[in-house]
Amino acid sequence: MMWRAMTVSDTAEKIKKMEIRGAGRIARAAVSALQDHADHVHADDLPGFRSAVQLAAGVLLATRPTAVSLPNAIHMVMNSLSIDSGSVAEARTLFSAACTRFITASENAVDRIGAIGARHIRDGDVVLTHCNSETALACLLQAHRNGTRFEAFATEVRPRNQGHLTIRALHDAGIPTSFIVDSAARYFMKEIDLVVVGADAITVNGAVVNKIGTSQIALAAHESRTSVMVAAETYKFAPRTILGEFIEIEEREGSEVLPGEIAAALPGIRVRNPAFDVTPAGYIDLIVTEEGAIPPQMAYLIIRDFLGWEIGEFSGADPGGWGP
Ligand code: RI2
Repeated sequence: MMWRAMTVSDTAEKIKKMEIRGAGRIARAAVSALQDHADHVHADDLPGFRSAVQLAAGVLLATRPTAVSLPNAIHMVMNSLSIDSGSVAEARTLFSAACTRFITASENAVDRIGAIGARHIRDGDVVLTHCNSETALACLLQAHRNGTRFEAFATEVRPRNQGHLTIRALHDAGIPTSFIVDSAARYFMKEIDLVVVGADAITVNGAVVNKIGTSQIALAAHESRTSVMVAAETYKFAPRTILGEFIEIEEREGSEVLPGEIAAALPGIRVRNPAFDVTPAGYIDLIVTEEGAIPPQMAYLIIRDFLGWEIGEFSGADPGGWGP
């Protein structure tokens, strides 16, 4: 079934190249590719089936290192492979059901976050968003559907210009929007009432890993006493950070920042291109999850209650839940 294996590698390639991007979308695309693979892969016995799925999971996990939604999603569905099943057919059914459950829960979570987050946007607010987060956008779009009259600011998001996707969505919804370059965020901050961003990962101490530039925006917001709200599903919280593990920040090709012909003429210049940065909990007012809105200091409770990881109980094995 060579072409099915290509589906996993195609998805992996698209994630690497950011043709599929956004922490939630990456997770759903990976699970969906894995589901398709498991549905069709040939296996004579259960160990063979498990290792075929495991191999495909490894390919997807190796694509981008930062968004914890990817390992959380994959490990959640892989947990169903440890359930005793009598046959390959039964294991396939259980695995497929786990994948469908994840995808549905992930989509529902975005809607729920939109509904909760929208309540924090008031009439007359000016709301700034950075990058293209479906969860952050869900809050703005739901507020607009609720009839709240507010204005939006959207940043460009160099080097990949995800801001273009955001202004398209805001424009199509009919939300009055200003488009600014990333470096204008502090200049405009005095006009902004609320910053709303998504997250790729949230650590146990409530620090938020998100698109490069988020921490500068949060710092400017902090300086001008503008609130910062993060919209993130519970599976973007990073369980392993309770063990002191760091989140790896992806550094992408310099050619995304400086065109090859210019770089070639300047061989002494090294281009650095981190895709994400870390905003400390102190610069964040609220994290909206599908389970409710929490201050960042309560991140541990999400990791414990919704991902199943507890401080003190870790012995080296995956305790289950959604944890990587
Ligand atoms: P949603 C994105 O990463 C952005 O950093 C965005 O804020 C975050 O994922 C969350 O996106 P990238 O894939 O899951 O553009 O809320 O590097 O859509």
